[in-house]
Amino acid sequence: MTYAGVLQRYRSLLDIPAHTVAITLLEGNTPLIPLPRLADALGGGFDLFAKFEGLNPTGSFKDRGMTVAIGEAVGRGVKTVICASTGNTAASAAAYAARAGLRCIVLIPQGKVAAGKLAGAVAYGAQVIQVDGSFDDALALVVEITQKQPIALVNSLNPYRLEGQKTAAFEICDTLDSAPDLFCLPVGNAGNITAYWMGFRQYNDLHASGLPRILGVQAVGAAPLVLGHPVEHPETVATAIRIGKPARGEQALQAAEESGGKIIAVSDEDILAMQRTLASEGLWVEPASAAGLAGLAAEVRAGKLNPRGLRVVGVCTGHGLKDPGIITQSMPAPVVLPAEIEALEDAILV
Ligand code: AN7
Repeated sequence: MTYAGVLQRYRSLLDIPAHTVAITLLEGNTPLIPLPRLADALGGGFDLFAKFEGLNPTGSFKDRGMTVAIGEAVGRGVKTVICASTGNTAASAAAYAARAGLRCIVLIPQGKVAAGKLAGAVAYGAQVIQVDGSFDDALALVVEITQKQPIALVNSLNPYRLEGQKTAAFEICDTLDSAPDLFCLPVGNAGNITAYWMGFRQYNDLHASGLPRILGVQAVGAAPLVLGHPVEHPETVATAIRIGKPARGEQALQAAEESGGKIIAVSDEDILAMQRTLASEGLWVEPASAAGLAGLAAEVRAGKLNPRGLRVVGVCTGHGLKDPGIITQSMPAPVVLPAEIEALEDAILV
């Protein structure tokens, strides 16, 4: 059968209203890419894979949930959708709203959204509003306006977003023939960790596929779930997860605990180092997307986790192309040469 997106592929497993229509860009069906060199660098003797969600149509995992949220909104006659976003949700909402012919409004924290995400939201024709505040401030605003106006909220507070996002857990189990032993991912607003845990449990109930231990990873400067209280002024180079009051924080903590895992925080340095490590193995991901595997590496190197004999999956949630600016800041700039063969030889022959 021709692939037609996550809604068509897994519809019978999704708890969504019958009026939900298919608004798809053929999201999902992303590869599970082996990372043998990173596994070796962490001591070897285990299988490590990246679920590369940056290969979705708008470059992040958000598309899995957005196809369902927008399809549900269209099915009940909604004309306008809104979200707050650190960037990827905005680009995804804008694309799926465009596909459906809906008006889309996105609120983003001023100056804190990576270039590729802002450009995407603009390109797909959303009304982009920068808020002089944080993501958390923007989320409070969109929640309030959707209580007053006939506008649909497509943040992950919308339960249909999670129904779509849980398909990534199904795909991992389908590809590996069962759940991995250990599973790590970045945590921001905590929708994705909640969705994965729903998905793994549902597949286990249906197919006895087993359950992974979940390692959720925040950035040190934006780690409310590790600290146990909201962070008023979250700061991290991983702007996608620069979130101080996660909407689904309780569910995230529950997912980690029920699975026998935990939520930890890693430094910006560790996140950028893992971004470089993944790039050196051929995967360019945005900084937030490296956080999950950075957390795994930190746990293994600290001797808190022994991955030997395990099957481990890390989610790389968004593509490196989303945030080109960070590379020009963290890596040396390319040299400029005169267009002369001698200069080229001097530069490359050692
Ligand atoms: C690349 O786009 O919150 O824990 O507004 O873009 O489900 O929030 C993005 C989050 C991880 C965290 N990786 O997922 C938004 C937004 C990337 C992300 C997360 C985000 P959640």
